[in-house]
Amino acid sequence: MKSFARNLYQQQNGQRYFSVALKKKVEHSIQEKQKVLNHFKKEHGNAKLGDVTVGQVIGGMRSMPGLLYETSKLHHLDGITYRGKDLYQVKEQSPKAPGGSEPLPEAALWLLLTGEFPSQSELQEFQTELFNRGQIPAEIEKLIKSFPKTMHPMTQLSMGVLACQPLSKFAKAYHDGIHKSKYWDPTFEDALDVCARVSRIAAIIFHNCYGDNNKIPTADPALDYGANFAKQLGFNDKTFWELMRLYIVIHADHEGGNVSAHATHLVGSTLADPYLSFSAGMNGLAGPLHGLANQECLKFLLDLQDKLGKTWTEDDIRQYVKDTLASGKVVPGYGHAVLRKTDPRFMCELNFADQFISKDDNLVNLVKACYRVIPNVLEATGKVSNPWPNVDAGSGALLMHYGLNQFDYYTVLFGVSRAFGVMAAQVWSRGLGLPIERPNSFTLEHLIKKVEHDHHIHHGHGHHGHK
Ligand code: HAX
Repeated sequence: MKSFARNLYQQQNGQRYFSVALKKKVEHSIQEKQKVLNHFKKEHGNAKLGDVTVGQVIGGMRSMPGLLYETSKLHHLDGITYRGKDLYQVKEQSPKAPGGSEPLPEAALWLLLTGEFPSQSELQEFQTELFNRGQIPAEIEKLIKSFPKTMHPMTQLSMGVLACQPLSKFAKAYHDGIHKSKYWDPTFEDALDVCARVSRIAAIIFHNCYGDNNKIPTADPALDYGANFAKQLGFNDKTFWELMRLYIVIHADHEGGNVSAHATHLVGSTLADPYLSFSAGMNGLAGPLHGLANQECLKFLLDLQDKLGKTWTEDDIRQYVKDTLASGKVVPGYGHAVLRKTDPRFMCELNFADQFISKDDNLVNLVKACYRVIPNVLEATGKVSNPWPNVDAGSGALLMHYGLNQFDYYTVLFGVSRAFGVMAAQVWSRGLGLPIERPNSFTLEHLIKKVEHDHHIHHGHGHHGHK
Protein backbone atom coordinates (compact mmCIF):
# COMPACT_ATOMS: atom_id res chain seq x y z
CA MET A 1 0.00 0.00 0.00
CA LYS A 2 1.28 3.47 -0.86
CA SER A 3 2.64 5.48 2.07
CA PHE A 4 0.27 8.44 1.67
CA ALA A 5 -2.61 6.08 2.12
CA ARG A 6 -1.02 4.41 5.11
CA ASN A 7 -0.58 7.82 6.73
CA LEU A 8 -4.28 8.34 6.53
CA TYR A 9 -5.08 5.25 8.54
CA GLN A 10 -7.24 6.10 11.46
CA GLN A 11 -8.59 4.30 14.44
CA GLN A 12 -12.29 4.08 15.03
CA ASN A 13 -14.26 1.58 17.03
CA GLY A 14 -11.06 -0.40 17.37
CA GLN A 15 -11.19 -1.04 13.63
CA ARG A 16 -8.60 0.23 11.19
CA TYR A 17 -9.79 2.05 8.15
CA PHE A 18 -8.36 4.71 5.93
CA SER A 19 -10.15 7.53 4.30
CA VAL A 20 -8.37 8.73 1.28
CA ALA A 21 -9.46 11.10 -1.43
CA LEU A 22 -13.07 9.96 -1.43
CA LYS A 23 -13.99 11.19 2.04
CA LYS A 24 -12.38 14.58 1.45
CA LYS A 25 -14.27 14.94 -1.82
CA VAL A 26 -17.56 13.95 -0.26
CA GLU A 27 -17.03 16.36 2.63
CA HIS A 28 -16.20 19.20 0.30
CA SER A 29 -19.17 18.67 -1.99
CA ILE A 30 -21.57 18.21 0.92
CA GLN A 31 -20.42 21.54 2.35
CA GLU A 32 -20.92 23.27 -0.99
CA LYS A 33 -24.34 21.70 -1.50
CA GLN A 34 -25.42 22.61 2.02
CA LYS A 35 -24.86 26.28 1.23
CA VAL A 36 -26.97 25.99 -1.92
CA LEU A 37 -29.68 24.10 -0.04
CA ASN A 38 -29.88 26.58 2.83
CA HIS A 39 -30.06 29.55 0.50
CA PHE A 40 -32.65 27.84 -1.73
CA LYS A 41 -34.80 26.83 1.25
CA LYS A 42 -34.73 30.36 2.61
CA GLU A 43 -35.52 32.03 -0.71
CA HIS A 44 -37.91 29.51 -2.25
CA GLY A 45 -39.21 27.34 0.59
CA ASN A 46 -42.77 28.35 -0.27
CA ALA A 47 -42.55 27.77 -4.03
CA LYS A 48 -45.20 25.30 -5.22
CA LEU A 49 -44.35 22.07 -7.03
CA GLY A 50 -47.92 21.29 -8.12
CA ASP A 51 -51.18 20.19 -6.59
CA VAL A 52 -51.80 16.93 -4.82
CA THR A 53 -54.89 15.09 -5.99
CA VAL A 54 -57.15 12.72 -4.10
CA GLY A 55 -56.24 10.13 -6.74
CA GLN A 56 -52.57 10.42 -5.80
CA VAL A 57 -53.26 10.12 -2.08
CA ILE A 58 -55.29 6.97 -2.68
CA GLY A 59 -53.08 5.76 -5.52
CA GLY A 60 -49.73 5.11 -3.86
CA MET A 61 -48.52 8.73 -4.13
CA ARG A 62 -47.76 8.07 -7.82
CA SER A 63 -45.45 10.79 -9.20
CA MET A 64 -46.26 13.07 -6.26
CA PRO A 65 -43.24 15.30 -5.54
CA GLY A 66 -42.05 14.51 -2.04
CA LEU A 67 -38.38 13.61 -1.72
CA LEU A 68 -34.98 15.20 -1.96
CA TYR A 69 -32.66 12.49 -3.30
CA GLU A 70 -29.26 13.45 -4.60
CA THR A 71 -27.59 10.48 -6.22
CA SER A 72 -29.75 9.72 -9.27
CA LYS A 73 -32.72 10.89 -11.31
CA LEU A 74 -35.02 8.97 -13.66
CA HIS A 75 -35.95 10.58 -16.98
CA HIS A 76 -38.92 9.22 -18.91
CA LEU A 77 -36.92 8.91 -22.14
CA ASP A 78 -33.25 8.77 -21.16
CA GLY A 79 -33.81 6.38 -18.27
CA ILE A 80 -31.80 6.56 -15.10
CA THR A 81 -29.00 9.09 -14.71
CA TYR A 82 -26.34 8.75 -12.04
CA ARG A 83 -25.29 12.27 -11.12
CA GLY A 84 -26.47 13.45 -14.52
CA LYS A 85 -24.80 10.68 -16.53
CA ASP A 86 -27.03 8.22 -18.37
CA LEU A 87 -26.05 4.54 -18.37
CA TYR A 88 -24.37 4.72 -21.78
CA GLN A 89 -22.16 7.53 -20.50
CA VAL A 90 -21.53 5.61 -17.29
CA LYS A 91 -20.46 2.59 -19.30
CA GLU A 92 -18.24 4.61 -21.61
CA GLN A 93 -16.60 6.81 -19.00
CA SER A 94 -16.21 4.38 -16.12
CA PRO A 95 -12.82 2.82 -15.36
CA LYS A 96 -12.84 -0.89 -16.26
CA ALA A 97 -11.11 -4.00 -15.02
CA PRO A 98 -7.84 -4.70 -16.92
CA GLY A 99 -8.89 -5.90 -20.37
CA GLY A 100 -12.56 -5.54 -19.44
CA SER A 101 -15.39 -3.70 -21.14
CA GLU A 102 -17.97 -3.26 -18.37
CA PRO A 103 -18.17 -0.49 -15.76
CA LEU A 104 -16.92 -1.26 -12.25
CA PRO A 105 -19.34 -1.15 -9.29
CA GLU A 106 -16.79 0.56 -7.04
CA ALA A 107 -16.33 3.29 -9.67
CA ALA A 108 -20.12 3.72 -9.84
CA LEU A 109 -20.24 4.03 -6.04
CA TRP A 110 -17.59 6.74 -6.21
CA LEU A 111 -19.61 8.48 -8.92
CA LEU A 112 -22.84 8.31 -6.91
CA LEU A 113 -21.07 9.73 -3.88
CA THR A 114 -19.14 12.52 -5.60
CA GLY A 115 -20.46 13.13 -9.10
CA GLU A 116 -17.14 12.07 -10.66
CA PHE A 117 -15.33 8.89 -11.52
CA PRO A 118 -12.16 8.07 -9.57
CA SER A 119 -8.72 8.29 -11.18
CA GLN A 120 -6.85 5.01 -11.65
CA SER A 121 -4.85 5.48 -8.44
CA GLU A 122 -7.92 6.53 -6.44
CA LEU A 123 -9.72 3.49 -7.77
CA GLN A 124 -6.95 1.14 -6.71
CA GLU A 125 -6.87 2.54 -3.19
CA PHE A 126 -10.64 2.34 -3.01
CA GLN A 127 -10.68 -1.29 -4.15
CA THR A 128 -8.20 -2.19 -1.40
CA GLU A 129 -10.30 -0.27 1.08
CA LEU A 130 -13.52 -2.01 0.10
CA PHE A 131 -11.78 -5.36 0.25
CA ASN A 132 -10.64 -4.66 3.81
CA ARG A 133 -14.02 -3.36 4.85
CA GLY A 134 -15.71 -6.45 3.43
CA GLN A 135 -14.45 -8.75 6.16
CA ILE A 136 -17.18 -10.10 8.43
CA PRO A 137 -16.31 -11.28 11.95
CA ALA A 138 -16.32 -15.08 12.24
CA GLU A 139 -19.12 -15.19 14.80
CA ILE A 140 -21.42 -13.21 12.47
CA GLU A 141 -20.57 -15.45 9.50
CA LYS A 142 -21.44 -18.39 11.73
CA LEU A 143 -24.77 -16.84 12.63
CA ILE A 144 -25.68 -16.28 8.96
CA LYS A 145 -24.67 -19.84 8.11
CA SER A 146 -27.05 -21.06 10.80
CA PHE A 147 -30.15 -19.67 9.00
CA PRO A 148 -32.41 -22.49 7.77
CA LYS A 149 -31.69 -23.42 4.14
CA THR A 150 -35.38 -23.21 3.38
CA MET A 151 -35.68 -19.61 4.55
CA HIS A 152 -36.12 -17.31 1.54
CA PRO A 153 -32.74 -15.86 0.48
CA MET A 154 -34.13 -12.32 0.78
CA THR A 155 -35.15 -12.95 4.39
CA GLN A 156 -31.63 -14.21 4.99
CA LEU A 157 -30.19 -11.10 3.33
CA SER A 158 -32.20 -8.75 5.50
CA MET A 159 -31.29 -10.72 8.63
CA GLY A 160 -27.65 -11.01 7.57
CA VAL A 161 -27.42 -7.25 7.25
CA LEU A 162 -29.03 -6.85 10.67
CA ALA A 163 -26.57 -9.36 12.13
CA CYS A 164 -23.82 -6.87 11.20
CA GLN A 165 -25.67 -3.93 12.77
CA PRO A 166 -23.72 -4.11 16.05
CA LEU A 167 -20.71 -3.04 13.94
CA SER A 168 -22.40 0.28 13.09
CA LYS A 169 -20.09 3.27 13.50
CA PHE A 170 -23.03 5.66 13.23
CA ALA A 171 -24.89 3.98 16.10
CA LYS A 172 -21.78 4.20 18.30
CA ALA A 173 -21.03 7.82 17.33
CA TYR A 174 -24.64 8.79 18.03
CA HIS A 175 -24.52 7.06 21.38
CA ASP A 176 -21.28 8.92 22.15
CA GLY A 177 -23.01 12.25 21.45
CA ILE A 178 -21.75 13.25 17.99
CA HIS A 179 -22.71 16.77 16.83
CA LYS A 180 -25.46 16.70 14.21
CA SER A 181 -23.33 18.52 11.67
CA LYS A 182 -21.07 15.44 11.66
CA TYR A 183 -23.74 12.75 11.16
CA TRP A 184 -22.65 12.23 7.57
CA ASP A 185 -19.16 11.10 8.63
CA PRO A 186 -20.00 7.84 10.46
CA THR A 187 -22.85 7.36 7.94
CA PHE A 188 -20.19 7.44 5.22
CA GLU A 189 -18.16 4.87 7.15
CA ASP A 190 -21.16 2.57 7.58
CA ALA A 191 -22.28 3.08 3.98
CA LEU A 192 -18.94 1.86 2.65
CA ASP A 193 -18.91 -1.02 5.14
CA VAL A 194 -22.43 -2.09 4.14
CA CYS A 195 -21.56 -2.00 0.41
CA ALA A 196 -18.36 -3.93 1.08
CA ARG A 197 -20.01 -6.52 3.34
CA VAL A 198 -23.25 -7.11 1.48
CA SER A 199 -21.60 -9.22 -1.24
CA ARG A 200 -19.97 -11.45 1.36
CA ILE A 201 -23.31 -11.82 3.18
CA ALA A 202 -24.95 -12.65 -0.16
CA ALA A 203 -22.26 -15.22 -1.01
CA ILE A 204 -22.73 -16.97 2.33
CA ILE A 205 -26.49 -17.09 1.71
CA PHE A 206 -25.96 -18.57 -1.77
CA HIS A 207 -23.92 -21.45 -0.40
CA ASN A 208 -26.17 -21.80 2.60
CA CYS A 209 -29.20 -22.26 0.34
CA TYR A 210 -27.78 -24.20 -2.60
CA GLY A 211 -24.39 -25.58 -1.68
CA ASP A 212 -22.08 -26.24 1.20
CA ASN A 213 -21.57 -23.32 3.50
CA ASN A 214 -18.34 -24.83 4.81
CA LYS A 215 -16.77 -24.41 1.38
CA ILE A 216 -17.36 -20.77 0.47
CA PRO A 217 -14.61 -19.40 -1.79
CA THR A 218 -12.75 -16.49 -0.22
CA ALA A 219 -12.40 -13.04 -1.76
CA ASP A 220 -9.13 -12.16 -3.46
CA PRO A 221 -7.52 -8.78 -2.64
CA ALA A 222 -6.17 -8.55 -6.19
CA LEU A 223 -9.67 -8.61 -7.70
CA ASP A 224 -12.31 -5.92 -8.10
CA TYR A 225 -15.70 -5.98 -6.37
CA GLY A 226 -17.76 -7.62 -9.13
CA ALA A 227 -15.18 -10.31 -9.81
CA ASN A 228 -14.85 -11.05 -6.13
CA PHE A 229 -18.58 -11.36 -5.69
CA ALA A 230 -18.81 -13.79 -8.62
CA LYS A 231 -15.80 -15.72 -7.33
CA GLN A 232 -17.33 -16.08 -3.88
CA LEU A 233 -20.52 -17.38 -5.46
CA GLY A 234 -18.34 -20.04 -7.09
CA PHE A 235 -18.25 -18.66 -10.66
CA ASN A 236 -14.82 -18.46 -12.26
CA ASP A 237 -15.87 -17.62 -15.82
CA LYS A 238 -14.34 -14.20 -16.58
CA THR A 239 -17.29 -13.24 -18.77
CA PHE A 240 -19.64 -13.88 -15.88
CA TRP A 241 -17.45 -11.53 -13.82
CA GLU A 242 -18.10 -8.89 -16.47
CA LEU A 243 -21.82 -9.60 -16.25
CA MET A 244 -21.75 -9.16 -12.47
CA ARG A 245 -19.95 -5.81 -12.83
CA LEU A 246 -22.54 -4.61 -15.33
CA TYR A 247 -25.47 -6.04 -13.34
CA ILE A 248 -24.42 -4.31 -10.12
CA VAL A 249 -23.87 -0.99 -11.87
CA ILE A 250 -27.18 -0.86 -13.76
CA HIS A 251 -29.39 -1.93 -10.83
CA ALA A 252 -27.67 0.29 -8.25
CA ASP A 253 -29.95 3.31 -8.12
CA HIS A 254 -33.30 4.37 -9.62
CA GLU A 255 -34.00 7.74 -7.96
CA GLY A 256 -35.62 8.00 -4.54
CA GLY A 257 -39.27 7.03 -4.89
CA ASN A 258 -39.00 3.30 -5.65
CA VAL A 259 -39.77 1.15 -2.63
CA SER A 260 -36.27 -0.06 -1.73
CA ALA A 261 -34.76 3.42 -1.99
CA HIS A 262 -37.66 5.09 -0.25
CA ALA A 263 -37.86 2.54 2.57
CA THR A 264 -34.12 2.93 3.22
CA HIS A 265 -34.49 6.70 3.13
CA LEU A 266 -37.55 6.70 5.40
CA VAL A 267 -36.02 4.49 8.08
CA GLY A 268 -32.73 6.41 7.85
CA SER A 269 -34.60 9.65 8.46
CA THR A 270 -35.20 8.50 12.05
CA LEU A 271 -31.39 8.33 12.43
CA ALA A 272 -31.61 4.56 12.48
CA ASP A 273 -28.14 3.58 11.27
CA PRO A 274 -27.37 2.44 7.69
CA TYR A 275 -27.61 -1.27 8.59
CA LEU A 276 -31.12 -0.86 10.01
CA SER A 277 -32.16 1.33 7.09
CA PHE A 278 -30.72 -0.88 4.36
CA SER A 279 -32.26 -3.98 5.88
CA ALA A 280 -35.65 -2.22 5.75
CA GLY A 281 -35.05 -1.39 2.08
CA MET A 282 -34.32 -5.05 1.40
CA ASN A 283 -37.62 -6.09 2.96
CA GLY A 284 -39.31 -3.87 0.38
CA LEU A 285 -37.19 -5.22 -2.45
CA ALA A 286 -38.38 -8.70 -1.50
CA GLY A 287 -41.93 -7.86 -2.64
CA PRO A 288 -43.26 -9.38 -5.88
CA LEU A 289 -44.23 -5.97 -7.25
CA HIS A 290 -40.66 -4.75 -6.87
CA GLY A 291 -37.50 -6.86 -6.81
CA LEU A 292 -39.15 -10.20 -7.47
CA ALA A 293 -40.33 -9.14 -10.95
CA ASN A 294 -37.16 -10.44 -12.66
CA GLN A 295 -37.99 -13.91 -11.40
CA GLU A 296 -41.52 -13.62 -12.87
CA CYS A 297 -40.13 -12.55 -16.18
CA LEU A 298 -37.78 -15.49 -16.51
CA LYS A 299 -40.66 -17.78 -15.63
CA PHE A 300 -42.71 -16.25 -18.46
CA LEU A 301 -39.91 -16.97 -20.96
CA LEU A 302 -39.35 -20.52 -19.72
CA ASP A 303 -43.09 -21.27 -19.81
CA LEU A 304 -43.18 -19.99 -23.36
CA GLN A 305 -40.23 -22.21 -24.25
CA ASP A 306 -41.89 -25.17 -22.53
CA LYS A 307 -45.09 -24.69 -24.44
CA LEU A 308 -43.62 -23.97 -27.87
CA GLY A 309 -40.36 -25.88 -27.73
CA LYS A 310 -37.14 -24.39 -29.00
CA THR A 311 -38.43 -23.94 -32.55
CA TRP A 312 -40.79 -21.08 -31.71
CA THR A 313 -41.47 -18.43 -34.34
CA GLU A 314 -42.32 -14.75 -33.95
CA ASP A 315 -45.93 -15.59 -34.83
CA ASP A 316 -45.97 -18.12 -31.97
CA ILE A 317 -44.76 -15.42 -29.56
CA ARG A 318 -47.38 -12.98 -30.82
CA GLN A 319 -50.13 -15.52 -30.22
CA TYR A 320 -48.74 -16.47 -26.80
CA VAL A 321 -48.70 -12.83 -25.72
CA LYS A 322 -52.23 -12.27 -26.98
CA ASP A 323 -53.36 -15.33 -25.00
CA THR A 324 -51.59 -13.99 -21.92
CA LEU A 325 -53.40 -10.66 -22.23
CA ALA A 326 -56.73 -12.37 -22.90
CA SER A 327 -56.33 -14.37 -19.69
CA GLY A 328 -56.11 -11.08 -17.75
CA LYS A 329 -52.40 -11.25 -16.96
CA VAL A 330 -49.65 -8.74 -17.58
CA VAL A 331 -46.62 -9.47 -19.74
CA PRO A 332 -43.76 -9.31 -17.25
CA GLY A 333 -40.69 -7.32 -18.20
CA TYR A 334 -42.69 -4.84 -20.27
CA GLY A 335 -44.07 -1.46 -19.26
CA HIS A 336 -42.96 1.05 -16.66
CA ALA A 337 -44.50 3.60 -14.34
CA VAL A 338 -42.11 6.37 -15.43
CA LEU A 339 -40.19 5.30 -18.55
CA ARG A 340 -41.72 5.84 -22.00
CA LYS A 341 -39.00 4.17 -24.05
CA THR A 342 -36.93 0.96 -23.95
CA ASP A 343 -35.20 0.88 -20.58
CA PRO A 344 -31.50 1.64 -21.18
CA ARG A 345 -30.77 -1.02 -18.56
CA PHE A 346 -32.38 -3.55 -20.90
CA MET A 347 -30.30 -2.18 -23.79
CA CYS A 348 -27.15 -2.67 -21.70
CA GLU A 349 -28.16 -6.30 -21.20
CA LEU A 350 -28.86 -6.76 -24.88
CA ASN A 351 -25.53 -5.23 -25.86
CA PHE A 352 -23.82 -7.53 -23.38
CA ALA A 353 -25.53 -10.54 -24.95
CA ASP A 354 -24.49 -9.40 -28.44
CA GLN A 355 -20.92 -9.04 -27.31
CA PHE A 356 -20.48 -12.14 -25.19
CA ILE A 357 -23.18 -14.71 -25.76
CA SER A 358 -23.15 -17.03 -28.76
CA LYS A 359 -25.97 -16.72 -31.27
CA ASP A 360 -27.31 -20.18 -30.45
CA ASP A 361 -28.53 -19.52 -26.90
CA ASN A 362 -32.22 -20.18 -27.44
CA LEU A 363 -33.39 -18.31 -24.34
CA VAL A 364 -31.39 -15.19 -25.16
CA ASN A 365 -32.68 -15.36 -28.73
CA LEU A 366 -36.18 -15.58 -27.33
CA VAL A 367 -35.57 -12.38 -25.32
CA LYS A 368 -34.51 -10.64 -28.53
CA ALA A 369 -37.46 -11.99 -30.51
CA CYS A 370 -39.85 -10.84 -27.76
CA TYR A 371 -38.39 -7.37 -28.07
CA ARG A 372 -39.25 -7.41 -31.79
CA VAL A 373 -42.78 -8.67 -31.24
CA ILE A 374 -44.22 -7.66 -27.87
CA PRO A 375 -44.19 -3.84 -28.09
CA ASN A 376 -46.51 -3.93 -31.12
CA VAL A 377 -48.91 -6.30 -29.40
CA LEU A 378 -49.02 -4.16 -26.27
CA GLU A 379 -49.40 -0.99 -28.28
CA ALA A 380 -52.37 -2.49 -30.10
CA THR A 381 -54.24 -2.79 -26.78
CA GLY A 382 -54.40 1.01 -26.78
CA LYS A 383 -54.04 1.28 -23.03
CA VAL A 384 -50.45 0.42 -22.12
CA SER A 385 -48.59 3.67 -21.46
CA ASN A 386 -45.22 2.16 -22.24
CA PRO A 387 -45.05 -0.96 -24.42
CA TRP A 388 -41.24 -1.19 -24.20
CA PRO A 389 -39.14 -3.65 -22.16
CA ASN A 390 -37.78 -2.81 -18.71
CA VAL A 391 -34.63 -4.13 -17.01
CA ASP A 392 -36.29 -7.38 -15.94
CA ALA A 393 -36.95 -8.51 -19.51
CA GLY A 394 -33.34 -9.54 -20.02
CA SER A 395 -31.50 -10.15 -16.76
CA GLY A 396 -32.80 -13.66 -15.98
CA ALA A 397 -31.84 -15.08 -19.40
CA LEU A 398 -28.30 -13.73 -19.01
CA LEU A 399 -27.91 -15.24 -15.55
CA MET A 400 -29.31 -18.57 -16.79
CA HIS A 401 -26.78 -18.58 -19.62
CA TYR A 402 -23.96 -18.76 -17.08
CA GLY A 403 -25.69 -21.40 -15.01
CA LEU A 404 -27.04 -19.18 -12.26
CA ASN A 405 -30.45 -20.78 -12.34
CA GLN A 406 -31.52 -20.40 -8.70
CA PHE A 407 -34.45 -18.03 -9.36
CA ASP A 408 -35.09 -17.36 -5.68
CA TYR A 409 -31.65 -15.85 -5.47
CA TYR A 410 -32.05 -13.24 -8.22
CA THR A 411 -33.48 -10.60 -5.91
CA VAL A 412 -30.43 -10.99 -3.65
CA LEU A 413 -28.23 -9.97 -6.60
CA PHE A 414 -30.49 -6.96 -7.04
CA GLY A 415 -30.10 -6.22 -3.32
CA VAL A 416 -26.30 -6.29 -3.45
CA SER A 417 -26.46 -3.81 -6.28
CA ARG A 418 -29.10 -1.58 -4.68
CA ALA A 419 -26.83 -1.08 -1.64
CA PHE A 420 -24.55 1.07 -3.81
CA GLY A 421 -27.30 3.55 -4.61
CA VAL A 422 -29.24 3.75 -1.39
CA MET A 423 -26.19 3.83 0.86
CA ALA A 424 -24.59 6.63 -1.17
CA ALA A 425 -27.90 8.47 -0.97
CA GLN A 426 -27.99 8.05 2.80
CA VAL A 427 -24.60 9.72 3.18
CA TRP A 428 -26.05 12.69 1.33
CA SER A 429 -29.29 12.72 3.28
CA ARG A 430 -27.36 12.98 6.55
CA GLY A 431 -24.92 15.42 4.97
CA LEU A 432 -27.74 17.76 4.00
CA GLY A 433 -29.34 17.41 7.42
CA LEU A 434 -32.65 16.11 6.08
CA PRO A 435 -35.26 15.75 8.82
CA ILE A 436 -37.42 12.83 9.87
CA GLU A 437 -40.15 12.05 7.30
CA ARG A 438 -43.70 12.68 8.43
CA PRO A 439 -46.28 13.12 5.66
CA ASN A 440 -49.92 13.77 6.43
CA SER A 441 -52.41 10.90 6.28
CA PHE A 442 -56.22 10.87 6.13
CA THR A 443 -59.03 8.50 6.80
CA LEU A 444 -61.37 8.03 3.84
CA GLU A 445 -64.00 9.91 5.84
CA HIS A 446 -61.70 12.91 6.20
CA LEU A 447 -60.98 12.90 2.49
CA ILE A 448 -64.67 12.72 1.59
CA LYS A 449 -65.56 15.51 4.03
CA LYS A 450 -62.74 17.69 2.76
CA VAL A 451 -63.77 17.28 -0.88
CA GLU A 452 -67.46 17.90 -0.02
CA HIS A 453 -66.50 20.98 1.96
CA ASP A 454 -64.35 22.39 -0.87
CA HIS A 455 -67.09 21.60 -3.39
CA HIS A 456 -69.60 23.42 -1.22
CA ILE A 457 -67.40 26.51 -0.99
CA HIS A 458 -66.63 26.35 -4.69
CA HIS A 459 -70.34 26.48 -5.53
CA GLY A 460 -70.92 29.51 -3.38
CA HIS A 461 -72.77 27.93 -0.49
CA GLY A 462 -70.01 28.35 2.03
CA HIS A 463 -69.36 31.43 4.12
CA HIS A 464 -66.21 32.11 2.05
CA GLY A 465 -68.30 32.58 -1.10
CA HIS A 466 -66.82 31.94 -4.52
CA LYS A 467 -63.10 31.17 -4.81
N1 HAX B 1 -48.76 -6.25 -19.92
C1 HAX B 1 -50.09 -6.11 -19.95
N2 HAX B 1 -50.73 -5.00 -19.58
C2 HAX B 1 -50.00 -3.97 -19.18
C3 HAX B 1 -48.59 -4.02 -19.15
C4 HAX B 1 -47.96 -5.23 -19.52
N3 HAX B 1 -46.64 -5.38 -19.49
N4 HAX B 1 -48.12 -2.84 -18.70
C5 HAX B 1 -49.20 -2.07 -18.47
N5 HAX B 1 -50.34 -2.75 -18.76
C6 HAX B 1 -51.72 -2.31 -18.56
C7 HAX B 1 -51.94 -2.07 -17.09
O1 HAX B 1 -52.18 -3.29 -16.42
C8 HAX B 1 -53.12 -1.14 -17.10
O2 HAX B 1 -54.26 -1.91 -17.38
P1 HAX B 1 -55.69 -1.61 -16.66
O3 HAX B 1 -56.02 -0.21 -17.08
O4 HAX B 1 -56.57 -2.65 -17.22
O5 HAX B 1 -55.44 -1.74 -15.19
C9 HAX B 1 -52.83 -0.28 -18.33
O6 HAX B 1 -51.92 -1.05 -19.14
C10 HAX B 1 -52.20 1.06 -18.01
O7 HAX B 1 -51.05 0.87 -17.19
P2 HAX B 1 -49.73 1.73 -17.39
O8 HAX B 1 -50.06 3.14 -17.12
O9 HAX B 1 -49.14 1.42 -18.72
O10 HAX B 1 -48.70 1.13 -16.33
P3 HAX B 1 -48.55 1.44 -14.74
O11 HAX B 1 -47.72 2.66 -14.58
O12 HAX B 1 -49.85 1.39 -14.05
O13 HAX B 1 -47.72 0.16 -14.30
C11 HAX B 1 -46.03 -1.56 -14.48
C12 HAX B 1 -46.35 -0.05 -14.63
C13 HAX B 1 -44.52 -1.75 -14.63
C14 HAX B 1 -46.47 -2.06 -13.09
C15 HAX B 1 -46.78 -2.32 -15.59
O14 HAX B 1 -46.32 -1.88 -16.84
C16 HAX B 1 -46.65 -3.82 -15.48
O15 HAX B 1 -47.42 -4.45 -14.76
N6 HAX B 1 -45.66 -4.44 -16.20
C17 HAX B 1 -45.41 -5.85 -16.11
C18 HAX B 1 -44.69 -6.20 -14.80
C19 HAX B 1 -43.25 -5.75 -14.79
O16 HAX B 1 -42.50 -5.91 -15.75
N7 HAX B 1 -42.80 -5.19 -13.66
C20 HAX B 1 -41.41 -4.80 -13.51
C21 HAX B 1 -41.17 -3.32 -13.47
C22 HAX B 1 -39.70 -3.14 -13.43
C23 HAX B 1 -39.24 -1.92 -12.73
O17 HAX B 1 -39.98 -1.05 -12.34
N8 HAX B 1 -37.99 -1.83 -12.54
O18 HAX B 1 -37.48 -0.73 -11.91
